[in-house]
Amino acid sequence: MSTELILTEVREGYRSIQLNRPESLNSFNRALHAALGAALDAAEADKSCRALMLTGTGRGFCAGQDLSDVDIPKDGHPDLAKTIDTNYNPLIRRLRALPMPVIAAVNGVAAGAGANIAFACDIVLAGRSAKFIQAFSKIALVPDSGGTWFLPRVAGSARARALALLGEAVSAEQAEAWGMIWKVYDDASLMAEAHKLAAHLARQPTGALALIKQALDRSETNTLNQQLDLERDLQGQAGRGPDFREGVAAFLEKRPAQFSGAM
Ligand code: T3D
Repeated sequence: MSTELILTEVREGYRSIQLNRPESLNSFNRALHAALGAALDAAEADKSCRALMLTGTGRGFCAGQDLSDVDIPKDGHPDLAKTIDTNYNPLIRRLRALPMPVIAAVNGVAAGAGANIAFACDIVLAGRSAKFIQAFSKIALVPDSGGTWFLPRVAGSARARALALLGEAVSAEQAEAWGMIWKVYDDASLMAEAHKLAAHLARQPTGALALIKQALDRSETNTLNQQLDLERDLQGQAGRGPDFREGVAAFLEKRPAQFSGAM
């Protein structure tokens, strides 16, 4: 049995957070939700942390809800809405709003909420053996953790419907070909590539990257006019930051920029 439910590795400028319940493919019980929440708190409190990597131990990324940890009351009617409200929705909102880029390094199967947690991350990398499964319909549930929002956007409406209704697995290569994820790597090189990307992002203008995340999220509901206004406001903010001055100076001096990440 694993003892630490989350393994955090602090590297220069970023953290890697690893779900660590390999015996159940890193499915979420209450303790894992609490441990992940604490790991995200620590990452946010660490001002030197400018990127995050989320991955899993063993052969799974995350198999969603631990189906052996569902409260079934005496009347036989569990209140799943409560679990969603308490655990999954805050997690998804948090991942989207984190003021730094979040990479999902999908090392194996990502099923149920596990798949949608990956899609909530900013950049999804996957090992060639990974697969994504909207497993919900197989147990008579509805995709949650943003699944019905992410899927049509990353896969298109026709694929979203089939994937959600059938619960069929999508291979990492298919997910990449469909534009659902950023890149597939051989299993043996996934972690090295994910660390390389996290280290790269940790040296970028973090404040501006946080504004880019905000702009892209808001574009999902904004009209073009609203988005143009938002871009104006965010650009105004970005332009007042020290990293813009540094970026321009570095360009003119033909040297690599040394971004502080401050906004
Ligand atoms: O509160 C609420 O319930 C609402 C929230 C819902 C959010 C959700 O995520 S609902 C969806 C829950 N997830 C699933 O339905 C996926 C269930 N798992 C699977 O379908 C399969 O395990 C996989 C397709 C993911 C992988 O299949 P395979 O053949 O590679 O592995 P396996 O043999 O099925 O699993 C390995 C072990 O992990 C096995 O344990 P054992 O037999 O070796 O002791 C299996 O029971 C365990 N495991 C896998 N997924 C879960 C799990 N244990 C508990 N909960 C799981 N979700």
